[in-house]
Amino acid sequence: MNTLGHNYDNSLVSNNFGFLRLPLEFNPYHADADWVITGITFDMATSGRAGSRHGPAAIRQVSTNLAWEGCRWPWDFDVRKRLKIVDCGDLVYEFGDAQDFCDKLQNHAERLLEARKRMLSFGGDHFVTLPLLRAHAKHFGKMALVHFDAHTDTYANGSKFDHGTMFYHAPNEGLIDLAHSVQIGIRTEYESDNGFSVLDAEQVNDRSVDDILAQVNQITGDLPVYLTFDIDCLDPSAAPGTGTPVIGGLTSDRALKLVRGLHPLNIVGMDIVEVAPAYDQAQITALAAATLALEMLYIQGVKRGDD
Ligand SMILES: [Mn+2]
Repeated sequence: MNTLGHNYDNSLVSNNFGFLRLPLEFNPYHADADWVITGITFDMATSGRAGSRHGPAAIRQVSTNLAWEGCRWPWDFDVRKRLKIVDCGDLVYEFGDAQDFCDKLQNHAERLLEARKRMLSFGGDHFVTLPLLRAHAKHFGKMALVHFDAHTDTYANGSKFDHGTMFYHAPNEGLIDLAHSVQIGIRTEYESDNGFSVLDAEQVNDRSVDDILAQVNQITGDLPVYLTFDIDCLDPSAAPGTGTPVIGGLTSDRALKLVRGLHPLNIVGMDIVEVAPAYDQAQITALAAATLALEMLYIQGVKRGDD
């Protein structure tokens, strides 16, 4: 089978149809597309339970449940009529070679961005966001990060490839502007001087959605925004299928409303990561991720005006 960037695909985890039953398009760089979906089957940087390499396939599989609705509720348009969305399948890289993975992902992202496409990526573990940020910062300059997660991932003590350290490295590399970046749903230990505005899970669950959104808007300002969503931001009751679940998280309702309310921001790149289907129950984690991903596309589509 032909795949993204390779003549022959020996991957054991790739899927044969795209998100929302879209056909797979293995030459996305020249495709007529506004947004390109890439599956990133990398979980070598996981500290706990591995398995998020199977996330993209699970998200695509369960997204068939979302494909039948013309206008996704409660929107009044069909996002597929406003945006040209292409799913280019899964990134191919040398198994076991984290550096090769980083290089291939960054190169893929840079090629897409140079071709004026924008990216929605499915992890993989959260480390995948770092090469994506490098490519996006090269193109857009320093960005604001809007980061949904149970963990800040700002730890300084990990290896070069560690899914808990990306947001320690990203500001140090000049990829994101901490003064305009926000972490939402945090409920594990972190250094309070990590530089981010942290909206912990307790306040995100207790305050009104509108109140939180107003603050996120104010923090990000006018900068281009990269949106990254670790599915473990959700409570394990809504998303058990992930490597490092933490109780006390967001409901799927609250997460959807928060993502939906981000539509005024200038979001230039988006990902959803850490879905690990082996720990899932009845596909609920994959369904949550697929639905949040679709919502991310709707908040881009709503900017395009009428059909
Ligand atoms: Mn996390």
